[in-house]
Amino acid sequence: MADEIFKPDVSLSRRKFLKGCAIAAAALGLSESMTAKLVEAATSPQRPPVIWLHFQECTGCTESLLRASHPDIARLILDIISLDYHETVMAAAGHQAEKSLHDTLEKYDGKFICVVEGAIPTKNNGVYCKIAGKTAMEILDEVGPRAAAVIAIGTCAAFGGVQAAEPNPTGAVGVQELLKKKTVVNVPGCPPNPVSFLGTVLHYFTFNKLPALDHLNRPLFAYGRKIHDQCERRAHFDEGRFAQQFGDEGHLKGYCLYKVGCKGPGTFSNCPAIRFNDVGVWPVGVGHGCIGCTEPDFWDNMGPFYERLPDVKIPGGGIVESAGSAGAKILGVTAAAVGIHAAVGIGRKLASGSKSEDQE
Ligand code: FSX
Ligand code: SF4
Ligand code: F3S
Repeated sequence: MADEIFKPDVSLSRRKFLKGCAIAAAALGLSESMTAKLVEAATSPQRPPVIWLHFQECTGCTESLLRASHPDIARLILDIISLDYHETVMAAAGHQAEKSLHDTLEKYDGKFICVVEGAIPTKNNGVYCKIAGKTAMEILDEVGPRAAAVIAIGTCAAFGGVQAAEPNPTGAVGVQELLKKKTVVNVPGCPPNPVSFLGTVLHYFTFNKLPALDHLNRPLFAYGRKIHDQCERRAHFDEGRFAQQFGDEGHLKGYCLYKVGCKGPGTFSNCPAIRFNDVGVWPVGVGHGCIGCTEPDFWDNMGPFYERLPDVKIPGGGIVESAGSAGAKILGVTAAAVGIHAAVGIGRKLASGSKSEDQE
């Protein structure tokens, strides 16, 4: 594409390209036989133009995408799409950059994908984020309605993120709040997993439609299951074996991190299955609780990050946990479910006569 502003300097080997498509197919929950269909869409000479807007954020979403290295997910994405406007990686600056944006808008009106990274401040007419003399609100209003599809990448763009945390001084909101007439696909995470973004894009190109979404407009293939239900420490949870504090014996043995604040029971994401980077790590896997970064308002609702879910009453009376503390606003239903499971684990321990690691 003539005005494309960023191209990977080294193209992917065929083997890596196929492997990337296979990873995306697996993430999408498609059978192996569908990989060929993804490859066909991904190798189409008509690479869809993308306008990537940056507003209030830390650029971690772009950073994690470009740093994705196994198997060159970033290059795969950049091979599939034509990144016509992206402030972080484009060589153009100033008027030249603005021209690139407007040329793409005119040339591909109604046909480009709009990716938004970052929240949009709305207070005082949005003066808190301005690019080329325009507010983020104005830019989104100009670009969003003309896009074929809009993807909000990261929790900031999806739900406001850290900018929208109390007291939200700039009145920051997510994209959907402002683009009410369009379906905005939310790919949250702070930052999100590049594979979830790749899967969303490939699904759109392959099947010519957006993937199925949950009630928060997150693709179900990536956000359809709770962290807690896929976690490798789950057996410890069920049996009542917990780390009581970081660095203790339970922590060193890889026990469940619920008591040191893990919010996996209230968080929907594929992190345990997809993992991050070429070494295949994820927060809980390396000994830190999930902080719920794919959920709306997690900065306010999932805190304190190092305290357990609140005391929970279970059916039949009694309280599961004795230490009063916690991330008080997490969903009651989730908390109740956690209580029940924890109770089962603790109960088993006591019935077997052994001293539970849960006992304090
Ligand atoms: Fe937000 Fe993206 Fe958190 Fe940062 O840019 S989702 S602050 S890690 O990365 O927008
Ligand atoms: Fe895993 Fe956290 Fe659930 Fe424990 S509470 S099983 S560490 S997700
Ligand atoms: Fe975020 Fe929890 Fe995954 S903190 S990266 S949703 S494990």
